[in-house]
Amino acid sequence: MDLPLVARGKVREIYDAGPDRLLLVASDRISAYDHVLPTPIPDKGRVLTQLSVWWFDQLTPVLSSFGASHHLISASDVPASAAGRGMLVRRLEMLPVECVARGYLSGSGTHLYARTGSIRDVVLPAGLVEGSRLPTPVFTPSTKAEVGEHDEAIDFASVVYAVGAARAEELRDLTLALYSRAAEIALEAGIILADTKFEFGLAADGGLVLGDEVLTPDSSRFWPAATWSPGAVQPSYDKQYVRDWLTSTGWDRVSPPPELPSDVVEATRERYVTAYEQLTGQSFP
Ligand code: Q0T
Repeated sequence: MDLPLVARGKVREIYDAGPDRLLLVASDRISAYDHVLPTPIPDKGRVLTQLSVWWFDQLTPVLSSFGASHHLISASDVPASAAGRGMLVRRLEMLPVECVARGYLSGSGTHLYARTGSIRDVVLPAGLVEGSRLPTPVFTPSTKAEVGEHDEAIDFASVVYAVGAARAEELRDLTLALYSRAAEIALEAGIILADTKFEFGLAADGGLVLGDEVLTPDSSRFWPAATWSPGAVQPSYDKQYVRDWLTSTGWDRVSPPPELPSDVVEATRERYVTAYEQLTGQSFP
């Protein structure tokens, strides 16, 4: 890529594409147990980008109903080296809050609930277990962690402190509306959207804009609806082969992770492509 690098994440890069534009590029790198693995998954970057593009289109009516928009300008007019993996987006002033919606209890949500019966200030009913459906979806914001740390759940008052009361309420209401619509679309395709994380920014005119990548397996938990069974960790749609294989090797989760064998790479690639095809109803290009 000839453009200047703005930021590099574990699995993607952001480039300067002009004063008011950025190019987001998803790589084929995969992370597991907080490590980036040395073996890429072919097509993962293209699947995640095309899934995100598809979701931006699906969610446009919800965004419009809030007077908001998304940041995507084009996924086709990108440099050749980013073909299929790149999104040209509007440069925004990002809001310093990760907007998480959960319809099911999982992961860090389960851990907080098990300790306190709540996720920060969101009180949940007794008797829930890992994988339980929540009575109603909840907004459980977090802050972007320092490098190497996990995101930290914050209460609603902290969102108000960060962005003001009116904006905080707007973020909460829009996050829940986007989650609910996305979960409905996913369920029609036989997939449970357990939770997801959105990032928003402000356009030059002050308008609220949905940014980042949206509703990909890297920002969301997708579970096959057919095998959903609360009480245990649900198999991850995308990374289960990778996690199971890493565990089977006896890897200590601290040392540099091993190279993946080709059958695990191929099965994982297949999972990403199948997720795309099942959700969108389109064959993966
Ligand atoms: C951003 C301005 O993805 C991130 O970092 C990983 C390398 C987070 N991030 C997003 C931005 C965006 C977006 N998306 C935007 N439209 N405008 N900044 C910066 N970092």
